[in-house]
Amino acid sequence: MRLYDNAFSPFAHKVRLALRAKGLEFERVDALAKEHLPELRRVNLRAEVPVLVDGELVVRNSADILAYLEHRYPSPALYPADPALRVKAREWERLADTVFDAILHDASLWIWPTLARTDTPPSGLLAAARTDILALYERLDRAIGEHEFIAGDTPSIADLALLPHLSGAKSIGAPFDRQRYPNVARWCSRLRALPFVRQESEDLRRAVEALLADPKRYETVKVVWRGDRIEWLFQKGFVDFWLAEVGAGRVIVPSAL
Ligand SMILES: N[C@@H](CCC(=O)N[C@@H](CS)C(=O)NCC(=O)O)C(=O)O
Repeated sequence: MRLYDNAFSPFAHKVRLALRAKGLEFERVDALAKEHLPELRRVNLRAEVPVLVDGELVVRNSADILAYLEHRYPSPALYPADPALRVKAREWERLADTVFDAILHDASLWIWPTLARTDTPPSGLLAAARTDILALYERLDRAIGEHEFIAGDTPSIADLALLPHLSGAKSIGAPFDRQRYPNVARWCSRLRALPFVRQESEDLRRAVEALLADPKRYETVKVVWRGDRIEWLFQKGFVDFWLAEVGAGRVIVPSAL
């Protein structure tokens, strides 16, 4: 299997966790490096990672990749068998993919090591991001409750989707407070102790080091603004900021057409 990957993508991270949880071998292409972009565009018109190629089959979009892996390689299961827990797992995967990701993306443009920005975030943006991340921790703490993981007592797609965002939250100054969110703290420690998660963390550390050693291999000016990322920004009232970004030629809006 070939994974079109990138060390800074939480979606690619989720897929690597799923591949490792299922004990599957895969090769990685750092597909957002400029030299690999033409190849990425051939497998995904949106030029986004992750994309998984398994034999003749090309699977795009992280949630679709996890669903495919579950169907094709069912053991160990990452979707709960119980219908209610399955709905819960999908709901948290979606929240991670569309809300956590959007907030962290929009608030962290100024700290991306590959972007050469010299401006500062618009007033209020970081505060809005931190407030919303705390509200999500609150919900997550309640959702975990006494369970071992988010949707039951074994790791699921929900845990794999959420975990990659925790370090992003830390880097925008919104780490979870262990006293305030004790269930999140227990969940996080439990998850990080799993052998496949430890293996992924070790590999990710090396991949990030390699990426940082040569940041010029990546886009330095333009940012890809997917729908959910625009939605959060607009909902928080930063429409003028975004329009100025468009005017400055710093925006790419992806399309599958
Ligand atoms: N819905 C997609 C989102 C994927 C996505 O947003 N990928 C980002 C990286 S996190 C990307 O490849 N952006 C293109 C770029 O930054 O050049 C999924 O779940 O796979």
